[in-house]
Amino acid sequence: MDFIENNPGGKRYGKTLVGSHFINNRFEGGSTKEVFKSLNPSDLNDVVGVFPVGGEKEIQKAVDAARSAFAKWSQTPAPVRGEIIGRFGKLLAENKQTLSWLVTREIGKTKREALGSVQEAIDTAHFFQSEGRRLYGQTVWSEMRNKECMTYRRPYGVVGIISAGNFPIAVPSWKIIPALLCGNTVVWKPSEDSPVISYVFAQLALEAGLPPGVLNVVHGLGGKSTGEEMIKGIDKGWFQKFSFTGSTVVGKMIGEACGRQLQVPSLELGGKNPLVIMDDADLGKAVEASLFSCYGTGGQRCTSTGNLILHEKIADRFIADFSSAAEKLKIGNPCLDETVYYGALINSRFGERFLDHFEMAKKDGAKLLFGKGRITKDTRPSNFSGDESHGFYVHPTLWDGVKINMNIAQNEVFGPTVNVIRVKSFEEALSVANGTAYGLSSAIFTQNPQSMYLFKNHIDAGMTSINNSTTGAEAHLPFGGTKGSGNGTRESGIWVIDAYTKWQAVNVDLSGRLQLAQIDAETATMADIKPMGNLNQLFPSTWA
Ligand code: UN1
Repeated sequence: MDFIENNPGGKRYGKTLVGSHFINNRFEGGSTKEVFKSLNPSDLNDVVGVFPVGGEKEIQKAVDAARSAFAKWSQTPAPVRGEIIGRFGKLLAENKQTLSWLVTREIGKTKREALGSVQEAIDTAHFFQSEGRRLYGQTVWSEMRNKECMTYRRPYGVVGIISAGNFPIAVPSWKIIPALLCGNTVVWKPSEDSPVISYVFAQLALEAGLPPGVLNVVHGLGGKSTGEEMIKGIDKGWFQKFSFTGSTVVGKMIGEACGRQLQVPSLELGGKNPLVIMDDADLGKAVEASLFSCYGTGGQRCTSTGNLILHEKIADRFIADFSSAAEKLKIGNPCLDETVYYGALINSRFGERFLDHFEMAKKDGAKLLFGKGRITKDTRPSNFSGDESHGFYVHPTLWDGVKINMNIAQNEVFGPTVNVIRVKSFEEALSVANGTAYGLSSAIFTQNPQSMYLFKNHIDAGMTSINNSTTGAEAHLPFGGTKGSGNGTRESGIWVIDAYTKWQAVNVDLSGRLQLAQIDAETATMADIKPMGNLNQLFPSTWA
């Protein structure tokens, strides 16, 4: 790996990686001189890496490599593919500390959360290693004698992947690992916020023994740059399957392009996740969980809580406890202080959107309970850790008086802000919780089993927590949303296998003659006895 000296202000964090694309198991520079920098969001003096901006040429090269690798990889026995995935998981586990450090340094997660997100990738690798020994099809009876029927899962071919920066290793693993295990090959465009982690991911995959062309990584920018070239690749027929985590707007563009190819992409999109707190909830627990749900990761999880739906009987008490806990949260640079609750926003785009939401809320007529926008030297909390001018640090924010039809209650902000919506009953809470265009995750705090039952039955969301945060999906459970949060595909666990394989039905006729389905099928013979007649007349009932 090539490194250069960092900026003077960034030296304390380490050197700057000179990155490159990863095509056909070779790390190589781009076809143009255009580069982009990956900055440490907690301290923008730190250049974590410098990477080439990939374009059509690089993507095409990666697709060609992936297409040629597919022939052999798809025929490699699944248990052998699983073994490589297992070795990859072992390498992730051996390097967990360093990878977690990179997650902290490159996207600003706290140490505790960074370790958790790397663990999610390790769990995924271990889960799919064993799936290589299953990947079950079925044996099915035929209508005819001496004929066997069976089903096989077949890989699609080249899978195009675009992933987001907020979970730079866990979420790509949810896509790449099952896609490869199922026998596909991959062209991955990681987030421009996390190229260094993606680079190291590719290096570890190489060390685990992935053959050339099976995994290819093209770095670059989103928007009108590399991201758009990837999406154009769908219309060029380069991919047989596409997987995306990111905004609903971009998800729809990918969905349309895939639709033109008659493909079903995997789309994991936005959320405005509701968290309901009923009047019978254990308030202490609800406050602690809500804090993490709303402000953990600086609210930059697609599963973060957007709307806090409070039963009016406990609303004031909850808000008082929640506010005083929020006031004590330590914000700061997670590279220098392991105890901060959240760090800087991942990038300035998120920062601008966070600042914009104050205007939106004011127009809506929401009431600001706390939150002062960007942390500056004048508004710096007394327990702030680090230098607030070195990154886009923001105050936790809480709005009251919000109604579900307000813009602020409908739009995802992706920052540490949350809306209080007061309700009078369980029924109203449920209808408010279902009142957005999204349906990713959801949660309720209650001690009443009936409310738990009704909530999980009637909430329209892909994931539901009872007495827990809206965040915190596990690697072996289905992850994904309803409505605007996705197109119904799921990641993780056995469910994701459906996303990366297509079914083939096979029949083998061993009868020695032509037996046509439906036409030559025999029918069961009728019983040769006289029917007893109408059972109701034989045993008339005296019930009313
Ligand atoms: C995301 O933010 O894209 O459930 C995924 C969670 C994490 C995954 C979030 N395990 O919060």
